Amino acid sequence: MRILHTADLHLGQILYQNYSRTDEHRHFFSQLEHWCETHTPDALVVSGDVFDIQQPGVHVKEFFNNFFVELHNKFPELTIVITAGNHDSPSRLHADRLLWKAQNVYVVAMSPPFDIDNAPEGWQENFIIRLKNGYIVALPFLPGERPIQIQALLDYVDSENKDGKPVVMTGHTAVEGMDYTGHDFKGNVKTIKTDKLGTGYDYLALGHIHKPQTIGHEKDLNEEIVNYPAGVIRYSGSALHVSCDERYRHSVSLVDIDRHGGNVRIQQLFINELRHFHILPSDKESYHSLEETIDGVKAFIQNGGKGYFRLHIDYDAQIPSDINQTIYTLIENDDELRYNPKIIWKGEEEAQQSETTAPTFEIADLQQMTDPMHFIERTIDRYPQFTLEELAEAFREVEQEVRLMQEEAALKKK
Ligand SMILES: [Mn+2]
Repeated sequence: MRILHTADLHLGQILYQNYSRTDEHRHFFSQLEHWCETHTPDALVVSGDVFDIQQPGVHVKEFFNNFFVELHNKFPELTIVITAGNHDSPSRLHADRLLWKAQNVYVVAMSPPFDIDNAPEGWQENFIIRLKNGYIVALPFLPGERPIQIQALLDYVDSENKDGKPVVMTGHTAVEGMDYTGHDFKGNVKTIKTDKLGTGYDYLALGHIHKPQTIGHEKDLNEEIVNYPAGVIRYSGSALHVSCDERYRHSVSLVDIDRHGGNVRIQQLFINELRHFHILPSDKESYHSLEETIDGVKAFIQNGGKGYFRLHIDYDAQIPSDINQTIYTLIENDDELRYNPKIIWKGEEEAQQSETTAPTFEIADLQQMTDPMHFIERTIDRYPQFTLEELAEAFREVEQEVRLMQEEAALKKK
């Protein structure tokens, strides 16, 4: 059984409120299509975060539809599996699943039933895709841990799998021991122990973490081809880079499994990125004055610099507050120069740093937080009139209110 494993496409992503990445995605898709042709996988697995936001615009939807329909037309034998990540709207993806099934595309977006003892018979069928030479257990991003449901699915496959065909499972979650370099989690990341993901799969195709990695085999990061005994847990990594902190190559994983419990061969197919991320003047250096900054950016442009760039400037440098406007003026009319206006002030206290880069939250970010206090701590500077205690109290009130609403909605259903 051979699969191509990718994840975290984040179609429709707009960087720095300014820059559409559609041409970068198109460039990625052309490579993906090429690999489908040259490596003839049995299945292409996309492990969640297909879209960047829950309600992508019509052009993004059309781009997604066209690519996968055309891929199916070119490779009608290829099974395509797409699961929902935490950035995706489960119900929106789910709504189109029957249309997609006609294209040999299996879209799995909804969670397994909570109470499997009272679930309709055959509920497992919604999560199991049978290939002629193997099985795929497709799971989307799950709100909370679901060890019983996951093991039930793996057992269901196991009871049927008399010929010892390979078993692949997908998931979209952060597992213990993963390396999240490049993410903005600041340590507040929910992780799940790998034993909560059951036993019985040969390869667990994960999404959510953008760095390609096999859990427990960190040293093999740059190996093009590796072989492991079955039971491998791997993040394919995201399709595109999303920050300058990602100093590693991105790839799609080509996975061959000979038999259930056998050998798993993983080949990294390295992605050629349309645009790169740069730090000016460099990772280790910073600018010391306005003049030096302007000269540095101009030199970058004159030397043919392209792509995304971000500045390192000394915290003590005398920099006017309209610095970003000045930089935007330098690069205007050139869409190949893309500026990240969150300057990294070197030598500044960590606390102040986080204040200047306080992010706006989306549901996807909130789902990553282990504790409501993290949310409050990271947004407190927006509400200077309140104390931490008052904010915490307000948060608890909102939480209580949401719970009541959910209970009411549940009662109405009954
Ligand atoms: Mn995700």
